[in-house]
Amino acid sequence: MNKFILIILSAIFTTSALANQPKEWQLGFQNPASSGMRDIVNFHNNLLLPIIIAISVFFLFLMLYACVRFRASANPNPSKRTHNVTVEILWTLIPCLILIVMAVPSFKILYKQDTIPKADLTIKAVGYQWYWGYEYPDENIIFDSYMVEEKDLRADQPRLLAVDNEVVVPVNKVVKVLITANDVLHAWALPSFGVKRDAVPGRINETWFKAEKEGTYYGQCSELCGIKHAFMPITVKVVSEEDYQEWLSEARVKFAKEEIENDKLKLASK
Ligand SMILES: [Cu+2]
Repeated sequence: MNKFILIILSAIFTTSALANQPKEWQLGFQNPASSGMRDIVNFHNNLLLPIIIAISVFFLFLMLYACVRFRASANPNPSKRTHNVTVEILWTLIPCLILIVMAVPSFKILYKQDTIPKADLTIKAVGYQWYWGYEYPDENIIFDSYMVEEKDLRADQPRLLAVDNEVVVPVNKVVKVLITANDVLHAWALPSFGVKRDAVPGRINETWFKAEKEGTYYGQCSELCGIKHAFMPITVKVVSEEDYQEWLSEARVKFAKEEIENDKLKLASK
């Protein structure tokens, strides 16, 4: 019986883990997996959407009303009025107020995202034409991350989103991401974390996220960077602290940046 419950639970958890990628016929955002993205989704769903819908409905009503009420057949002698001070003040002031109402929470979210809390680990993402290179500067780890070709996809890997070497980070830890590029502009973007930063050659941009759920998260390069712009996806695997330590110990060997010999650093021959 316990086994049965376990199977059902694991089935539920697999589906929730798979929910971090775009779905067919999806209209809204991907499920948020960080507080930053939750803020963005709330801002969009609870403030922007109602305002946009209200404005659209109001103006649809105004247009229909004008079409019927002021139609030519009912108004053989149309009014020649061109100014109305009250109306002009209103239709300037009200949109200004609406913009202020939207700007205040918007700036709050922007500033919150811009302030990087004390990081538990730092990763560096480097955009290349056309793949991403990653470094864990504190762990002496470096590797490249290429998209998996369609013919090589495993059953659980989504097309155009899966990569050969994923970024692995622990759950509930502040991850600081340093982003740069080696050739042209790219952008490191992960919708579930609400993260999107330009990768600029010769300059390092910073962002951060704290993933709240384990799972595999997919993103894409979001700055048109050339012919294979669509084929340099980003995959981040969020795992438990123990799994992360296990991955680290393997990665330190597999992806060693520099070989340590006689206490001195030497370029690894790989
Ligand atoms: Cu790119």
